[in-house]
Amino acid sequence: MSLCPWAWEAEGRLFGDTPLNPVAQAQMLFGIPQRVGFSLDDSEGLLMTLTAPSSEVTVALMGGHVQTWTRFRGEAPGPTDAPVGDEILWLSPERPVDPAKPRRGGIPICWPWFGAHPSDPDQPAHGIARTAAFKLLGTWVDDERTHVQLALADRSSLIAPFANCEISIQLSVGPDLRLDLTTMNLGDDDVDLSQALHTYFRVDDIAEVRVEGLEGASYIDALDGWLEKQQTGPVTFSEEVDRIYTTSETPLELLDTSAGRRVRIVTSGSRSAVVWNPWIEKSKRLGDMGLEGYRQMVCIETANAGHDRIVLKPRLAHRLTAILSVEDL
Ligand code: TA6
Repeated sequence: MSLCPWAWEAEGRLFGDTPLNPVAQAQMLFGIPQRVGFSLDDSEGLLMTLTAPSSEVTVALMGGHVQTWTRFRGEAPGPTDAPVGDEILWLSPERPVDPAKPRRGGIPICWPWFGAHPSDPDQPAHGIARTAAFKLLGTWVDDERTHVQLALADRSSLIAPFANCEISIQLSVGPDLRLDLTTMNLGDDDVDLSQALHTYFRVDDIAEVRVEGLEGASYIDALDGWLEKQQTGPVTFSEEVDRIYTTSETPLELLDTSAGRRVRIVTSGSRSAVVWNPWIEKSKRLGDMGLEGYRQMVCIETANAGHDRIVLKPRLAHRLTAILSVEDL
Protein backbone atom coordinates (compact mmCIF):
# COMPACT_ATOMS: atom_id res chain seq x y z
CA MET A 1 0.00 0.00 0.00
CA SER A 2 1.49 3.31 -0.99
CA LEU A 3 0.26 6.34 0.91
CA CYS A 4 1.20 9.74 -0.35
CA PRO A 5 2.33 11.62 2.77
CA TRP A 6 0.20 14.55 1.77
CA ALA A 7 -2.90 13.04 0.20
CA TRP A 8 -5.28 10.24 1.03
CA GLU A 9 -8.98 9.53 0.67
CA ALA A 10 -11.25 10.11 3.66
CA GLU A 11 -11.85 6.41 4.10
CA GLY A 12 -10.58 3.75 6.45
CA ARG A 13 -6.86 3.05 5.75
CA LEU A 14 -4.35 1.03 7.68
CA PHE A 15 -1.31 2.61 9.24
CA GLY A 16 0.88 -0.25 10.28
CA ASP A 17 -1.53 -2.93 11.40
CA THR A 18 -3.93 -0.74 13.37
CA PRO A 19 -7.01 0.43 11.47
CA LEU A 20 -7.60 4.11 12.15
CA ASN A 21 -11.00 5.72 11.71
CA PRO A 22 -11.19 8.63 9.24
CA VAL A 23 -11.38 11.23 12.03
CA ALA A 24 -8.25 9.94 13.78
CA GLN A 25 -6.41 9.68 10.47
CA ALA A 26 -7.36 13.19 9.41
CA GLN A 27 -6.47 14.56 12.82
CA MET A 28 -3.08 12.84 12.71
CA LEU A 29 -2.19 13.96 9.21
CA PHE A 30 -3.89 17.34 8.89
CA GLY A 31 -5.07 18.45 12.34
CA ILE A 32 -3.59 21.63 13.85
CA PRO A 33 -4.35 22.25 17.54
CA GLN A 34 -6.95 25.01 18.06
CA ARG A 35 -7.06 25.63 14.29
CA VAL A 36 -7.98 22.50 12.30
CA GLY A 37 -10.14 19.73 13.71
CA PHE A 38 -12.25 16.86 12.38
CA SER A 39 -15.49 15.12 13.32
CA LEU A 40 -18.24 13.09 11.68
CA ASP A 41 -21.36 14.88 10.50
CA ASP A 42 -24.85 13.47 10.98
CA SER A 43 -24.56 11.44 7.76
CA GLU A 44 -21.26 9.93 8.99
CA GLY A 45 -19.24 12.01 6.55
CA LEU A 46 -15.97 13.66 7.55
CA LEU A 47 -16.45 17.26 8.69
CA MET A 48 -13.56 19.68 9.08
CA THR A 49 -13.56 22.76 11.32
CA LEU A 50 -11.21 25.57 10.35
CA THR A 51 -10.80 28.13 13.16
CA ALA A 52 -9.11 31.51 12.88
CA PRO A 53 -9.01 34.26 15.54
CA SER A 54 -11.97 36.08 13.97
CA SER A 55 -14.15 33.40 12.41
CA GLU A 56 -14.68 29.69 11.84
CA VAL A 57 -16.01 27.51 9.04
CA THR A 58 -17.13 23.91 8.89
CA VAL A 59 -16.53 22.02 5.66
CA ALA A 60 -17.88 18.61 4.62
CA LEU A 61 -15.28 16.56 2.71
CA MET A 62 -18.22 15.28 0.66
CA GLY A 63 -18.53 17.93 -2.00
CA GLY A 64 -15.86 20.17 -0.50
CA HIS A 65 -18.96 21.81 0.92
CA VAL A 66 -18.57 24.83 3.21
CA GLN A 67 -21.59 24.45 5.46
CA THR A 68 -21.21 27.21 8.07
CA TRP A 69 -19.24 30.41 8.53
CA THR A 70 -19.40 31.95 12.02
CA ARG A 71 -18.00 35.42 12.60
CA PHE A 72 -16.95 35.58 16.27
CA ARG A 73 -18.17 38.21 18.64
CA GLY A 74 -15.09 38.74 20.85
CA GLU A 75 -12.60 35.93 21.49
CA ALA A 76 -12.36 32.72 19.47
CA PRO A 77 -13.99 29.80 21.35
CA GLY A 78 -11.90 27.33 23.31
CA PRO A 79 -11.30 23.79 21.93
CA THR A 80 -14.49 22.43 23.52
CA ASP A 81 -16.70 25.53 23.27
CA ALA A 82 -19.32 26.08 20.60
CA PRO A 83 -18.57 29.22 18.55
CA VAL A 84 -20.49 32.34 19.64
CA GLY A 85 -21.10 34.81 16.89
CA ASP A 86 -23.00 35.59 13.73
CA GLU A 87 -23.85 32.90 11.21
CA ILE A 88 -23.22 34.42 7.79
CA LEU A 89 -24.36 31.45 5.70
CA TRP A 90 -27.77 29.80 5.66
CA LEU A 91 -27.94 26.01 6.11
CA SER A 92 -31.22 24.15 5.93
CA PRO A 93 -32.43 22.53 9.15
CA GLU A 94 -33.84 19.73 6.96
CA ARG A 95 -32.01 16.81 5.38
CA PRO A 96 -32.13 16.69 1.57
CA VAL A 97 -35.19 14.99 0.07
CA ASP A 98 -32.85 13.26 -2.42
CA PRO A 99 -30.12 11.53 -0.34
CA ALA A 100 -27.84 11.84 -3.38
CA LYS A 101 -27.95 15.63 -2.98
CA PRO A 102 -25.98 17.63 -0.41
CA ARG A 103 -27.65 19.35 2.53
CA ARG A 104 -29.10 22.60 1.16
CA GLY A 105 -27.18 25.72 2.06
CA GLY A 106 -23.63 26.85 2.75
CA ILE A 107 -21.53 27.08 -0.42
CA PRO A 108 -22.13 24.06 -2.69
CA ILE A 109 -19.67 23.74 -5.57
CA CYS A 110 -21.45 23.60 -8.94
CA TRP A 111 -18.90 22.07 -11.37
CA PRO A 112 -18.20 21.25 -14.20
CA TRP A 113 -21.55 22.60 -15.35
CA PHE A 114 -24.05 25.04 -13.86
CA GLY A 115 -27.75 24.18 -13.94
CA ALA A 116 -28.88 21.36 -16.26
CA HIS A 117 -26.19 19.41 -18.16
CA PRO A 118 -25.90 21.04 -21.59
CA SER A 119 -26.89 17.87 -23.49
CA ASP A 120 -27.56 14.90 -21.18
CA PRO A 121 -30.78 15.14 -19.09
CA ASP A 122 -29.69 12.09 -17.07
CA GLN A 123 -26.81 14.02 -15.56
CA PRO A 124 -27.36 15.76 -12.16
CA ALA A 125 -28.16 19.46 -12.00
CA HIS A 126 -25.16 21.63 -11.11
CA GLY A 127 -22.57 18.99 -12.01
CA ILE A 128 -20.87 16.24 -10.01
CA ALA A 129 -18.53 18.08 -7.60
CA ARG A 130 -21.08 18.82 -4.86
CA THR A 131 -21.78 15.10 -4.42
CA ALA A 132 -18.22 13.85 -4.97
CA ALA A 133 -15.71 12.89 -2.26
CA PHE A 134 -12.80 15.28 -1.82
CA LYS A 135 -9.44 14.51 -0.26
CA LEU A 136 -7.22 16.70 1.84
CA LEU A 137 -4.04 17.97 0.23
CA GLY A 138 -2.86 20.18 3.05
CA THR A 139 -3.72 22.50 5.94
CA TRP A 140 -1.70 25.43 7.21
CA VAL A 141 -2.12 28.53 9.38
CA ASP A 142 -0.71 32.00 9.94
CA ASP A 143 -1.52 34.51 12.68
CA GLU A 144 -4.81 35.63 11.12
CA ARG A 145 -5.90 32.84 8.81
CA THR A 146 -6.43 29.10 8.53
CA HIS A 147 -6.11 27.41 5.14
CA VAL A 148 -6.97 24.10 3.53
CA GLN A 149 -6.56 22.70 0.03
CA LEU A 150 -8.77 19.90 -1.31
CA ALA A 151 -8.93 17.90 -4.55
CA LEU A 152 -11.33 15.33 -5.97
CA ALA A 153 -10.68 11.98 -4.28
CA ASP A 154 -11.55 9.99 -7.42
CA ARG A 155 -11.44 11.47 -10.90
CA SER A 156 -12.69 8.25 -12.50
CA SER A 157 -16.25 9.48 -11.88
CA LEU A 158 -15.69 12.37 -14.30
CA ILE A 159 -17.48 12.06 -17.64
CA ALA A 160 -16.01 13.23 -20.95
CA PRO A 161 -14.77 15.83 -21.73
CA PHE A 162 -13.98 16.53 -18.06
CA ALA A 163 -12.16 13.24 -17.43
CA ASN A 164 -8.86 15.01 -18.04
CA CYS A 165 -9.62 17.86 -15.65
CA GLU A 166 -8.36 18.26 -12.13
CA ILE A 167 -9.92 20.67 -9.65
CA SER A 168 -8.58 22.18 -6.50
CA ILE A 169 -10.59 23.93 -3.81
CA GLN A 170 -8.61 26.29 -1.62
CA LEU A 171 -10.25 27.81 1.43
CA SER A 172 -8.81 30.57 3.57
CA VAL A 173 -10.74 31.74 6.63
CA GLY A 174 -9.83 34.81 8.68
CA PRO A 175 -11.34 38.30 8.86
CA ASP A 176 -12.95 37.32 5.55
CA LEU A 177 -13.62 34.02 3.75
CA ARG A 178 -11.79 33.33 0.50
CA LEU A 179 -12.69 30.42 -1.75
CA ASP A 180 -10.69 29.54 -4.89
CA LEU A 181 -11.97 26.89 -7.32
CA THR A 182 -9.22 26.07 -9.82
CA THR A 183 -9.81 23.86 -12.86
CA MET A 184 -6.79 22.46 -14.74
CA ASN A 185 -7.24 20.97 -18.21
CA LEU A 186 -4.68 18.15 -18.30
CA GLY A 187 -6.06 16.79 -21.59
CA ASP A 188 -5.49 17.54 -25.28
CA ASP A 189 -8.95 18.95 -26.07
CA ASP A 190 -10.76 22.16 -25.23
CA VAL A 191 -13.13 21.85 -22.27
CA ASP A 192 -16.35 23.90 -22.15
CA LEU A 193 -16.87 24.75 -18.48
CA SER A 194 -19.63 26.45 -16.47
CA GLN A 195 -19.60 26.59 -12.68
CA ALA A 196 -20.67 28.48 -9.56
CA LEU A 197 -19.90 28.92 -5.89
CA HIS A 198 -23.56 28.57 -4.98
CA THR A 199 -23.47 30.69 -1.80
CA TYR A 200 -26.54 30.73 0.46
CA PHE A 201 -26.38 33.86 2.64
CA ARG A 202 -28.39 34.06 5.85
CA VAL A 203 -30.67 37.12 6.14
CA ASP A 204 -33.04 38.35 8.81
CA ASP A 205 -35.98 38.73 6.42
CA ILE A 206 -35.72 38.41 2.62
CA ALA A 207 -38.39 41.09 2.15
CA GLU A 208 -36.11 43.63 3.89
CA VAL A 209 -32.81 43.06 2.06
CA ARG A 210 -31.36 44.33 -1.18
CA VAL A 211 -28.46 43.44 -3.41
CA GLU A 212 -26.40 46.38 -4.64
CA GLY A 213 -23.84 46.49 -7.43
CA LEU A 214 -26.01 45.03 -10.20
CA GLU A 215 -27.76 48.25 -11.14
CA GLY A 216 -27.95 48.51 -14.95
CA ALA A 217 -26.58 44.98 -15.48
CA SER A 218 -28.30 42.75 -18.00
CA TYR A 219 -29.63 39.43 -16.76
CA ILE A 220 -31.22 36.23 -18.01
CA ASP A 221 -34.54 35.60 -16.26
CA ALA A 222 -34.83 31.85 -15.63
CA LEU A 223 -38.46 32.40 -14.62
CA ASP A 224 -39.49 34.15 -17.83
CA GLY A 225 -38.34 32.03 -20.74
CA TRP A 226 -34.68 32.86 -20.17
CA LEU A 227 -35.39 36.31 -21.59
CA GLU A 228 -32.63 38.89 -21.36
CA LYS A 229 -33.61 41.92 -19.25
CA GLN A 230 -31.92 44.87 -17.54
CA GLN A 231 -31.73 45.51 -13.81
CA THR A 232 -33.01 48.86 -12.61
CA GLY A 233 -31.96 49.82 -9.09
CA PRO A 234 -30.89 47.33 -6.41
CA VAL A 235 -32.31 43.79 -6.47
CA THR A 236 -35.16 43.40 -3.97
CA PHE A 237 -37.38 40.41 -3.20
CA SER A 238 -41.15 40.03 -3.10
CA GLU A 239 -41.49 36.82 -5.16
CA GLU A 240 -39.32 34.02 -6.56
CA VAL A 241 -36.16 35.41 -8.20
CA ASP A 242 -33.84 33.30 -10.37
CA ARG A 243 -31.50 35.37 -12.54
CA ILE A 244 -28.09 35.09 -14.15
CA TYR A 245 -26.54 38.55 -14.22
CA THR A 246 -23.82 39.44 -16.69
CA THR A 247 -21.32 41.43 -14.70
CA SER A 248 -17.64 41.48 -13.95
CA GLU A 249 -18.03 44.53 -11.75
CA THR A 250 -17.56 43.75 -8.08
CA PRO A 251 -18.02 44.23 -5.19
CA LEU A 252 -21.58 43.11 -4.98
CA GLU A 253 -23.14 43.92 -1.63
CA LEU A 254 -25.93 42.32 0.36
CA LEU A 255 -27.48 44.97 2.61
CA ASP A 256 -29.37 43.46 5.54
CA THR A 257 -30.40 46.44 7.66
CA SER A 258 -32.58 44.29 9.91
CA ALA A 259 -29.56 42.11 10.80
CA GLY A 260 -27.41 45.24 10.97
CA ARG A 261 -24.81 44.05 8.47
CA ARG A 262 -23.49 44.42 4.97
CA VAL A 263 -21.86 41.47 3.19
CA ARG A 264 -19.38 42.33 0.45
CA ILE A 265 -18.57 39.92 -2.39
CA VAL A 266 -15.41 40.52 -4.38
CA THR A 267 -14.70 38.08 -7.21
CA SER A 268 -12.16 37.24 -9.86
CA GLY A 269 -12.40 34.84 -12.79
CA SER A 270 -16.14 35.51 -13.01
CA ARG A 271 -18.25 37.65 -15.33
CA SER A 272 -21.64 36.46 -14.07
CA ALA A 273 -23.55 36.33 -10.81
CA VAL A 274 -26.64 34.29 -10.00
CA VAL A 275 -29.26 35.70 -7.63
CA TRP A 276 -31.89 33.27 -6.37
CA ASN A 277 -34.63 33.04 -3.82
CA PRO A 278 -37.22 30.26 -4.24
CA TRP A 279 -39.99 32.08 -2.38
CA ILE A 280 -43.04 30.14 -1.18
CA GLU A 281 -44.21 27.75 -3.92
CA LYS A 282 -40.75 26.61 -5.11
CA SER A 283 -39.72 26.12 -1.47
CA LYS A 284 -42.66 23.76 -1.03
CA ARG A 285 -41.63 21.84 -4.18
CA LEU A 286 -38.03 21.62 -3.02
CA GLY A 287 -39.18 20.16 0.32
CA ASP A 288 -35.92 20.75 2.20
CA MET A 289 -36.05 24.46 2.94
CA GLY A 290 -37.53 24.15 6.43
CA LEU A 291 -40.54 26.14 7.61
CA GLU A 292 -40.38 29.56 5.91
CA GLY A 293 -36.66 28.93 5.24
CA TYR A 294 -36.94 31.05 2.11
CA ARG A 295 -37.42 34.13 4.34
CA GLN A 296 -33.97 33.67 5.92
CA MET A 297 -31.82 33.13 2.83
CA VAL A 298 -30.69 34.54 -0.48
CA CYS A 299 -28.25 33.01 -2.95
CA ILE A 300 -25.71 35.35 -4.52
CA GLU A 301 -23.51 33.04 -6.54
CA THR A 302 -20.06 33.74 -7.96
CA ALA A 303 -20.32 32.02 -11.32
CA ASN A 304 -19.27 31.35 -14.88
CA ALA A 305 -22.83 30.80 -16.10
CA GLY A 306 -25.17 31.92 -18.87
CA HIS A 307 -23.13 33.71 -21.56
CA ASP A 308 -20.10 33.59 -19.26
CA ARG A 309 -18.87 30.07 -20.15
CA ILE A 310 -15.19 29.17 -19.99
CA VAL A 311 -13.52 27.35 -22.90
CA LEU A 312 -10.42 25.92 -21.24
CA LYS A 313 -7.65 25.15 -23.72
CA PRO A 314 -5.36 22.14 -23.20
CA ARG A 315 -2.79 22.55 -20.42
CA LEU A 316 -4.43 25.74 -19.19
CA ALA A 317 -6.14 26.47 -15.88
CA HIS A 318 -8.96 28.75 -14.73
CA ARG A 319 -9.48 30.03 -11.20
CA LEU A 320 -12.85 31.21 -9.89
CA THR A 321 -12.49 33.24 -6.70
CA ALA A 322 -14.91 34.72 -4.19
CA ILE A 323 -13.82 36.82 -1.22
CA LEU A 324 -16.66 37.33 1.26
CA SER A 325 -16.44 39.92 4.03
CA VAL A 326 -18.92 41.29 6.55
CA GLU A 327 -19.20 44.67 8.23
CA ASP A 328 -21.62 45.92 10.87
CA LEU A 329 -23.88 48.77 9.86
O1 TA6 B 1 -28.74 28.86 -8.72
C1 TA6 B 1 -30.14 28.92 -8.87
C2 TA6 B 1 -30.66 27.52 -9.22
O2 TA6 B 1 -30.19 27.09 -10.46
C3 TA6 B 1 -32.18 27.54 -9.14
O3 TA6 B 1 -32.75 27.44 -10.42
C4 TA6 B 1 -32.52 26.35 -8.24
O4 TA6 B 1 -32.65 25.17 -9.02
C5 TA6 B 1 -31.28 26.33 -7.34
O5 TA6 B 1 -30.19 26.57 -8.24
C6 TA6 B 1 -31.13 25.11 -6.47
O6 TA6 B 1 -30.77 24.01 -7.24
P1 TA6 B 1 -30.63 22.59 -6.44
O7 TA6 B 1 -30.21 21.61 -7.50
O8 TA6 B 1 -29.58 22.80 -5.38
O9 TA6 B 1 -31.98 22.33 -5.82
